[in-house]
Amino acid sequence: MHMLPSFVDISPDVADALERRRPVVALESAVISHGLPHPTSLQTAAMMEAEVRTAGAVPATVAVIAGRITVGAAARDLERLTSAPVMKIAARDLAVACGTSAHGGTTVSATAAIADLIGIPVVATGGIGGVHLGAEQTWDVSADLRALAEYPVAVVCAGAKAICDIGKTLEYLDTAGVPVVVYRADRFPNFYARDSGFSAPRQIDTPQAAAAILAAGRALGRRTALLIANPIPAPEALREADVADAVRRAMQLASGAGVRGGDLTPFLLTALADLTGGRSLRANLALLRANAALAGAVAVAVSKD
Ligand code: PSU
Ligand code: MN
Repeated sequence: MHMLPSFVDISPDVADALERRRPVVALESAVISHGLPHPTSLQTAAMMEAEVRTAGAVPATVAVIAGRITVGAAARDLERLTSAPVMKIAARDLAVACGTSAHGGTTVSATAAIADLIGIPVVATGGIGGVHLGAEQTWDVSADLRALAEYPVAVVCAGAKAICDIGKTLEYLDTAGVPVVVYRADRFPNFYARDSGFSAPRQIDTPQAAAAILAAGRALGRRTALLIANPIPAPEALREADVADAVRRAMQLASGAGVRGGDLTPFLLTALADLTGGRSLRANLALLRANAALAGAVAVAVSKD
């Protein structure tokens, strides 16, 4: 690590782990600031960190606090993300947030940019942003997809968010040259549901396989991410048809309320929780924990490579 900007703060335990080449997992924080109700969001952040530790890796939650990029954010830092004003920070917003001394939770695109900057090989999230349903009208295609084409890190997710068009999202990733694997299943998952209706581009069954793919990609000079889709644990999974129905109704509410752009995801997630009687929220928590655990195992495998 060298020549980091003066406004990047790395916690002592993360800095020590990076120095000693111990496994580290970067955790996004837009899910804390914008994806979950408070204080469930903070409890979930702590649970994800605990899962990473149990797997044998060091968690590094990334956030921007008072204009400083914070890697390994402490609980008191994350608390500042639960009251307004707080930005949802995609990669393009990092400089804006730092230049204006703002607070914010980092999305997958921003978290991957920071992970690549400081040398953390694995990122965990709930779901990546993708090509939104109706993108042919709205052009709403998440900056996460561009970031996956730009930063060579492994990103562990439960698929794309439920409000995405999975077919178009997979086609975008294909065009962008991003390898996509599904962990221990032959179907691409759909966030709350284990099967999106699309087959897995490729199945892997061990964290070591993920580490081997990452290493091979680097040896080949590939500069893209590896997307690892981890289907939600079966006990908490929702049925694909129920998800599709709730998403349709949530999107009607959003268009009725005129919600667009970066505000759309948080609005839809809240509406979905209402429409499913809280089941989507429980599912979200379960998949976040599972993804943190798998990301920890992948980071451990990477560190042994
Ligand atoms: N999935 C969730 N909750 C979230 C997100 C995804 O269930 O909060 C966040 C992630 O941080 C992801 C971001 O990177 O939404 C993508 O937002 P957008 O579609 O606006 O690019
Ligand atoms: Mn968007």
